[in-house]
Amino acid sequence: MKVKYTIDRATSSPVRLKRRRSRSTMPDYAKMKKPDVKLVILGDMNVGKTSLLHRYMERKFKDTISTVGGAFFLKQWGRYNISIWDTAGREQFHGLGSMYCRGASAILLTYDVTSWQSLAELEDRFLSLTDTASDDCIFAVVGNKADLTDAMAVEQEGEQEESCPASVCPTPPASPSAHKQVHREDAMALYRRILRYKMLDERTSLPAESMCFETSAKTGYNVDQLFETLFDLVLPSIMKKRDDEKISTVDLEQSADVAKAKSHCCS
Ligand SMILES: Nc1nc2c(ncn2[C@@H]2O[C@H](COP(=O)(O)OP(=O)(O)OP(=O)(O)O)[C@@H](O)[C@H]2O)c(=O)[nH]1
Ligand SMILES: [Mg+2]
Repeated sequence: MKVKYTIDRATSSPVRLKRRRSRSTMPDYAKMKKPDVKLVILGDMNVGKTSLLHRYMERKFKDTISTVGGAFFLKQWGRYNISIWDTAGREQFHGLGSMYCRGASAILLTYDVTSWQSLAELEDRFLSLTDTASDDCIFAVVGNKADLTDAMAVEQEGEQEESCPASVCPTPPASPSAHKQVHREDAMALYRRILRYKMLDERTSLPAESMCFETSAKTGYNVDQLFETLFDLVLPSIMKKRDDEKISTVDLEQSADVAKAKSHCCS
């Protein structure tokens, strides 16, 4: 399900953009489930953030237009509702990035495997935006467009392609790896620098091997695995949040009881 949302600057929660509706229809937001946790996709323009989300949510690779601001998707994962925020990579929207990241439990730092610059941008321009994320935020480094560089990623194409039949799509290059500018080791080195930036101990953090992904939104290669690994990893964060909410509810009730008891004993 895709819903057009914007961010409430004060609370950082999603607010539905107003649309004209007839009075007889129940507004969608009344039926909306409250997200339990938030994932954010960051990265330079054109790396394929929106395409990755389309591939995962709609099982399609379709034409995109450069994202303006951000878009919000809601995914039900077991008993939980996960909000996934797609952000704009264009420089002019850079200022919004840290707002989107506020309270995020997982951030996908996305680059294009055929563009060294797109990896460098993650460190130069995007990493500092994640300062507003939750303390236990999980990071994944995602190299998209693997179909342009990796024979294995191209092979999956026939299996998952729906919107772009083989007769219409350009033939994959004979030697795909020729286009590769970023190797997985470079991404893993970046992941380790991210841990250092976050002052996290590499020995107790999730290992680079499992948090660096190469994907193809075009063929679907590794896309489900990426999102579903992250969903599983954020579950403890959801549970903790729910426990914290329960505790604060109990506290409020208890303090009300204490106040009542006090007022009785003085009367
Ligand atoms: N070959 C190939 N092309 C891709 C892939 N993912 C995206 N593209 C293409 O790359 C271009 C940019 O894709 P988008 O998903 O719009 O990129 P974005 O990161 O959302 O860009 P912004 O919204 O501007 O930040 C489009 O022409 C896509 O068709 C992929 O996995 N393989
Ligand atoms: Mg986009």
